[in-house]
Amino acid sequence: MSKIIYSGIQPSGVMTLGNYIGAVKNWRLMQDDPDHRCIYMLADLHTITVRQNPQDLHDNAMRFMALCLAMGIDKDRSILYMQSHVHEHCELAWLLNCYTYVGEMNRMTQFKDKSAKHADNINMGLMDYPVLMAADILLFGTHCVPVGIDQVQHVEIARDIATRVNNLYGDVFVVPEGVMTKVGAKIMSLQDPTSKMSKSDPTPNAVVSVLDTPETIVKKFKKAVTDSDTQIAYDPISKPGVSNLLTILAAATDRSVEATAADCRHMRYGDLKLATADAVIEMLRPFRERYDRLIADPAYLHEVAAFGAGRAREIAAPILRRFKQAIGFVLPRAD
Ligand code: AQP
Repeated sequence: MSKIIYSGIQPSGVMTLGNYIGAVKNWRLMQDDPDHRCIYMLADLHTITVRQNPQDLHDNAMRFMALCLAMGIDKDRSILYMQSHVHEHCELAWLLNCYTYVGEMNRMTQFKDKSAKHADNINMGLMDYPVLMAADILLFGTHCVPVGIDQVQHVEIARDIATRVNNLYGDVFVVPEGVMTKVGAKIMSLQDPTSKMSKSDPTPNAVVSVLDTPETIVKKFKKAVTDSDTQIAYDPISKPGVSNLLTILAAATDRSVEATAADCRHMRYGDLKLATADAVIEMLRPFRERYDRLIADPAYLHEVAAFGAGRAREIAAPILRRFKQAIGFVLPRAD
């Protein structure tokens, strides 16, 4: 039996280098394994936990669809769809809310961080984000969830909720496992290498977008914050800036961080920055042309989205129905 792989990304801004290295690159690799059945989703419902400009949200979702395709996500081998096109997500999230405790949600690191960042809009959705994410995952009988470090806590809560439901009603849900990418599970900001590179970070030069021009990429890496001494070594605690550059370089050249650090140990910081920028430019180069072609064809992007949503619903609907039946709801006859 093939393993179901499930992951998502929020079209909440411009896709970052962190999103590519920590998520989408891995999605493509997993799709190549014949034992995997991969389902990838653009998490537009999640984005509105933070206020979005409607036109930007619309355009970003189309851009993310084009980028995923340009980066090699294959609409036939994988299922690629927009979350809001599959209404089962919202329905399952409501049901799971009734099996989740407020105390559990209060402890979520992302909720605490985002509440601090958006103190004027601590909405219920922000608190409920992990339950919607649990619904995303459980709706597909997922075995494996590839995520960056920041999302590990959310996969844990999905496991807890699934186990709780199964203890009450029998084997309703598959209990999923989180898997992290080996290199680049957390790419850090170029301006503050102790915090994650995030789409929403407004600091100039902190974030590399996958659509940045080569000139911009070089400029951002040249300005990257490094450490006070001059030695190149991988030590994320005492040398976070240099370690972040080594991680990015390793991921962009498909090598281990240890081998990359050994190769670079005699370089000066300036050379390491340029080598990293060059490797990133080469890694992203093939995507740009394909992206330009795809984004100019919205009709095709809609077609891919509809195809993906149809296939996603074929899997999601019976799993939702099984849970509703287990709870004791009267199912409509024609359902
Ligand atoms: N810096 C990162 N390094 C490695 N992986 C990362 N991911 C995100 N940032 C990094 C991984 O990308 C996937 C999709 O993330 P998301 O867009 O759903 O949510 P996020 O983690 O909230 O991303 P951002 O960029 O930080 O968005 P904003 O600024 O809107 O909150 C996930 O697998 C995530 O681990």
